Amino acid sequence: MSIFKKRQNPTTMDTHYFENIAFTCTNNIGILSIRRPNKMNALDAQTLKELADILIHIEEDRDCWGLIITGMGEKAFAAGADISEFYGKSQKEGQEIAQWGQKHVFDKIENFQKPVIAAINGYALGGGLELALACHLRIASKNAEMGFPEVSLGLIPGYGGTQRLPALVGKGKAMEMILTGERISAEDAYQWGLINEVTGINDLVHKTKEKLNRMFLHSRTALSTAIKTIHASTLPNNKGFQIEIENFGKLFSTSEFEEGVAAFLEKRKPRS
Ligand code: CO8
Repeated sequence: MSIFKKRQNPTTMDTHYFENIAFTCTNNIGILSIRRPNKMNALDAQTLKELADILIHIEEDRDCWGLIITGMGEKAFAAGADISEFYGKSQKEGQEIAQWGQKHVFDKIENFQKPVIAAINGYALGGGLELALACHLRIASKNAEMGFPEVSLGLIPGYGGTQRLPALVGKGKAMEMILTGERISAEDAYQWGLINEVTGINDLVHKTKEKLNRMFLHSRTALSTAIKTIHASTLPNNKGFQIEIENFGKLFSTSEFEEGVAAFLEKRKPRS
C-alpha cells in the first residue's frame, strides 16, 4: 500500500503530502519540504519518522535523480529538534533518540546514492543545521542564519553536528560556533566554507535546481560513485585511496563510461 496521501488538486497531483512534510518530483528533481512553519519547521519525532520513510522511497524512485531539502515559508529551514519533546527524557532515551535519527535520517542522507542539496531558506539551527550538514551541498538565501544553540539548553549537537561541522569549517570555527551558540549569517557561512553558495530568497530553489541540472549532465553512476568515494576520505589509515582506485576501476565497466569517452573522442555530446 502506498505511504502517500495524494491531494485532490490537479495542479499539485504529483505532490505527496504527509502530516509534516511534502514531496514532489518534477523533471527528475525531488523537492522535500518540511512543513511546520508555525513551529519554525522544528523536527519533532513525527517529522523525523516521515523523513525516514520518504527517503527510502526517493532512493528507490528511478525518476528522481537528485533531491532538494528545504523548509516551508521564508523564516526557517528548520530551527532544530523539537525542544518540547525533550522535557523529562532520561539519558538512555536521549541516546536512543539521537541514535535513531542519525541512522535513519542524517546518515541516510549523507550516504544517499543521489545528490542531495539543502536549500536553506531561513533559520537553520541545531538539528536543522545538522540536517543541512548531512546533505552533499548547501545553498542558502541571504536572510538565512545558521547556528548551534544547544549549549544554551545544556546540550550539545546530537545529530552529527560535532563531527560534520569541523570537517567543513575546521576545528577552530566549529569550536567557536558550538561553544558560543551564536548564529552566523549566510555570508559568513559562505566565507567559512559551511555553505556552497548564497542567493536571493526568490532565486533559492531555482539556483538549487540549476546546480542539480548541471550534475545531471553527467553519468549518474559516476555521481553516486563520487559521493561514496568522497565519504571514504574520512576513513582511517588513508583507506580512501584504495577505495578510490577500486571505484575508479569499476566505472570502466559501465556503459556511461564507454559513451562518455566515445563522445569526447568523436567531438560530440554524450547521449544519455
Ligand atoms: N522546538 C520547538 N519549538 C520551536 C523551536 C524548536 N527548536 N523553534 C521554534 N519553535 C516554536 C516556538 O516555540 C514558537 O511556538 P509558539 O508560537 O507555539 O510559542 C514558534 O516556533 C515560533 O518561534 P518564536 O516565537 O520563537 O519565533 P522568533 O522569530 O521569535 O524566533 C528562533 C525564531 C530564533 C528560531 C527561535 O524560535 C529559537 O531560538 N528557536 C529555538 C532554536 C534552538 O534552540 N534550536 C536547537 C534545538 S536543540 C537541537 O536541535 C538538538 C539536535 C540534536 C537532537 C538529538 C536527539 C535528541
